[in-house]
Amino acid sequence: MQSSGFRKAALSLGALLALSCGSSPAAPSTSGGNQVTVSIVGDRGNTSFSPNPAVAAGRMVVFRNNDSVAHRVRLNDLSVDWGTIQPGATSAPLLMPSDGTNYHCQLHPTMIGAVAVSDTVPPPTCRGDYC
Ligand SMILES: [Cu+2]
Repeated sequence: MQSSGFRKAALSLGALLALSCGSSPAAPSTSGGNQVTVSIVGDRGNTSFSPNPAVAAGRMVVFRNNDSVAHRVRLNDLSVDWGTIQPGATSAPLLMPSDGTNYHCQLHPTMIGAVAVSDTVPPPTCRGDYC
């Protein structure tokens, strides 16, 4: 005599495709008040950036490359490097020092810019190789 075998009924949970795709990037793009966009307009010395100086101390700054060649913006003290910004691209946002700062283009060292505290408080005095 043989006992009938068990028949395991497997639950097929076929529709458990947990596709966790497409979480949007969490860019701190609090548009409007706090973020300042500086346009890169070309290799033109201290008119390479617009506005320059930007009134942006203590605020977020992004660089938008409106030129036809790549640029690479760095703070003059080399503490921050935005990396290469291709034509038409916008850099990551970065919080500027509350007392202002000076920056330049790594690829075109004559391109210089500054961040002022306010309309009436100018940027810190530029010192070093990129002034
Ligand atoms: Cu450049």
